[in-house]
Amino acid sequence: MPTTTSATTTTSATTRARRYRRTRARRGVRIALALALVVAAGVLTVGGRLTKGAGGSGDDGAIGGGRGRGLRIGGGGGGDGDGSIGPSGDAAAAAAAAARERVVVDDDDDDSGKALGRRGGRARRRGKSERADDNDEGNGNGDEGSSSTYWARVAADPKRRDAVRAAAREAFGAFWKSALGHDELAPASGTGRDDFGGIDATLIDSLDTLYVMGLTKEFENALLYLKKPDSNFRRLIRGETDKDVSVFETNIRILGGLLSTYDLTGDPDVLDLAESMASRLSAAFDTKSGVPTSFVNVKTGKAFGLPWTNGRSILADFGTMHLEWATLSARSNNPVYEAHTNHVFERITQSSAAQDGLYPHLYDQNEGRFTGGVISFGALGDSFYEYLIKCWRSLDGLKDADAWRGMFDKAMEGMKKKLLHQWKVGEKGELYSYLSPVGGGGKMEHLACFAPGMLVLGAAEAPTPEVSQDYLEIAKNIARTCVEMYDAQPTGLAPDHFALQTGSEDVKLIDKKNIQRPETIESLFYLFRKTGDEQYREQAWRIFQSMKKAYRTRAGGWQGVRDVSHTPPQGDDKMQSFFLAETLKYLYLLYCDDSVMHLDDWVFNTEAHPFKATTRRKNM
Ligand code: DMJ
Repeated sequence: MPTTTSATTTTSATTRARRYRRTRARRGVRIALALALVVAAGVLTVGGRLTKGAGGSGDDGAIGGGRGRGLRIGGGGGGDGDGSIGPSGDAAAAAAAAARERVVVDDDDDDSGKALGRRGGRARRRGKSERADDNDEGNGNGDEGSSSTYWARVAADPKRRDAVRAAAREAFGAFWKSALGHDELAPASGTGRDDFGGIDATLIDSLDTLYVMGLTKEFENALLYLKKPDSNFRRLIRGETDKDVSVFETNIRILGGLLSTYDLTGDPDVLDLAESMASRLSAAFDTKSGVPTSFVNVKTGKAFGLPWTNGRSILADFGTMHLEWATLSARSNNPVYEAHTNHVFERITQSSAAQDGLYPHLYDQNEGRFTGGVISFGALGDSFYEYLIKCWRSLDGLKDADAWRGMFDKAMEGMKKKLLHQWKVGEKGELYSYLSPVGGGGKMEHLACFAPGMLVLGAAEAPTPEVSQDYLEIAKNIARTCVEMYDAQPTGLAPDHFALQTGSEDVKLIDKKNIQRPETIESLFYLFRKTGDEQYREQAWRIFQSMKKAYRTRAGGWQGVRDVSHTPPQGDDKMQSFFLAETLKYLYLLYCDDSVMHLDDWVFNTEAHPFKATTRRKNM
């Protein structure tokens, strides 16, 4: 049951600010030393500053490059920034501001779970709203009179939290040792793989996880590596690498990872890297409709779609960008980014293709219309719906805000009508539901297990208390099925794709692999933060134990499995970058107290990268 917040939360603001300043100062010294070594190696040039390269030389202009000057494809341009890494000048001001209102980070190795506690407990008080911003769950804190937010108050479970943290340290350590410079670790082979085109995917995807977990040394080393002029990523944003990249994956993992790292640290260099990345991706929007293609060449700017879609764009790709691009505009004071994605939203709202608020997967970006495809909450559709509610909840000044919320609620109605099915009734009368595409014959992808988390977010400030209640109920019923998919297998791991039938206990395995996906854990995280019900922590813990048993390799890397119905399972020799970005992060946060990345203050992008909510609504 929920209890009160831990001592961490009650640490005084002054103590935390002081500790933060001390930490920043110590880190500054360490980073300066590290920089001196790099400079000595001849990588950098003038006085410890990262130079922008000779004017017009085609350098990315990223580090220290002035922000707010528009898109910079291939463009160095003049530089006025202080390119130094570490808290000096503007960076120090940003760090101080961050200390005032954002985060606390400690060096100490034993500070797990203390890293990001909210200062001063709950800052916001729930105000009166015409909308239903709560339901009979209350806040789960047994203190309804003074309860202040939609979320429960929960205490940490330090033992489990630290076990997850140890797993992350081990997994990242294995990546660092054997796959640095590659996108992902191949844990069994002890090498790296580059399935994203060689963009330092795991490194960037892991940054905020390391930070949030207080794995400070790993975080600092990773950031230092990323900033090296010869890192894959730096070469890529300078346009030196002739690579085709997925706009969606690069957006959610790389741009998302950089933005959250900026929000956590206030490091302006990281914001510059994010802008340079967005600039490279922006060529994808250069279509007749302004709806981006799914792929872009980061050197030439050539934009194109996948052959199997006949080059058409995909709903979950172009519909999962606004959170990142609007956040980037807000941080950089450059409206260009969100102008792109606002336009995409307008194109979607102008379309008459929606069926009960649900959209088909494929869009012809030249003709400017949806052209068919499946309707589902699985692959190709999923995160479009997730971003309707996340953008509405957390973007200050969101253009057409009511339309975003309205589309979300309409889509949920459509979901109930067309996608949601009852599977079975449990021993205690509890309902198990599942989501299948229109015409999907009872098939459900693990990917669709993100939906309970989305519904928990949607239940806050829903149009009426009944709708709110309904969303929460459906969330619990779907999550029950998702967890059962794990429990039903001898490995304790869910298959990637399965089929269910109303009234039958049978689970048909369509795709037997398990690739470390986060969605079920993610939903358990939201359900736990909402209800404070310990059953969600227990379920997640069971899953984590199964993961540990099946995924962990002797060398410390964690890999997915090829067949969940077979023990001992055969590994797939791949540690997904989202394993560290999402799966382990949500697991860790499940065992932290609610002040750590409090959901009033932070919004997670679809790759679990936390952005500081700009809180259009103050009383979420
Ligand atoms: C992640 O990259 C993101 O969660 C995305 O939205 C969907 N797929 C993977 C994880 O399964």
